Amino acid sequence: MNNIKVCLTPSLFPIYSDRTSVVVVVDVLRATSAICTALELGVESIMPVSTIEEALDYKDNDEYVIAAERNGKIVRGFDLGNSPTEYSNHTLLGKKMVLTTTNGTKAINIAKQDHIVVTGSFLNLKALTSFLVEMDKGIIILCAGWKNDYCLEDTLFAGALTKELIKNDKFYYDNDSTASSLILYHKAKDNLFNFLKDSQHRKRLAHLGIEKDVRYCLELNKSEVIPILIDNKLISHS
Ligand code: 3SL
Repeated sequence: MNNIKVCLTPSLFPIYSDRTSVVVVVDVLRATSAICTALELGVESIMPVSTIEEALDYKDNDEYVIAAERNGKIVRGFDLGNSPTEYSNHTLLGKKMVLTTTNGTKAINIAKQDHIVVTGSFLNLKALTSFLVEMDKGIIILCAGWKNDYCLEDTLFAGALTKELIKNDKFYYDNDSTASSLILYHKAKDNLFNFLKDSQHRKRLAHLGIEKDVRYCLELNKSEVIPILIDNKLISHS
């Protein structure tokens, strides 16, 4: 049987990394929801980079659309930020994207050193579950959090994914971070938006006037896309 381990912040990842598990990187608000949406809209591939400088290297390359977010805002000089609801206002079909975000793309780059990496969000929960059942490997759910700190929304997603996976007898969990994610998700599942009302990141995004994104990112099973990192690029697994 395969163990499901929830790593609650990127700073804890060295304790969880085992070189064999698949890592599901989660940044529900909003990086991994944006990644899922961009691929759903027909983006060919997304290169997740950790710094703005790396992303700017692609600025004058017509093949690429460049997207950058810091502290919830689009970075000046970039085509796009991190808002999944904004992405549908652009023609992204067939484009290659380079993306850097405050936490999500950093978490992907930490995990990729020794692991197969996929990204998860409520938008692709069901499709991701089927993919992971098929993979039949140990799973580390890496919550991107906020600047190495804990985030409630990523933990709720970790609980939701664990709940789906343990319906299958290929999976079990035996650690407290997974157990507590599951307990929290059970408490929150009937109204995720409301449950998050006092959370730091929901407040941060509300402050920026982007609650629309929060509602969108909490929608379940809108997409069949499984973003998987191959050769440093996220593509949609088919
Ligand atoms: O940190 C990230 O990767 C972002 O998703 C944060 S924000 O939602 O754009 O503020």
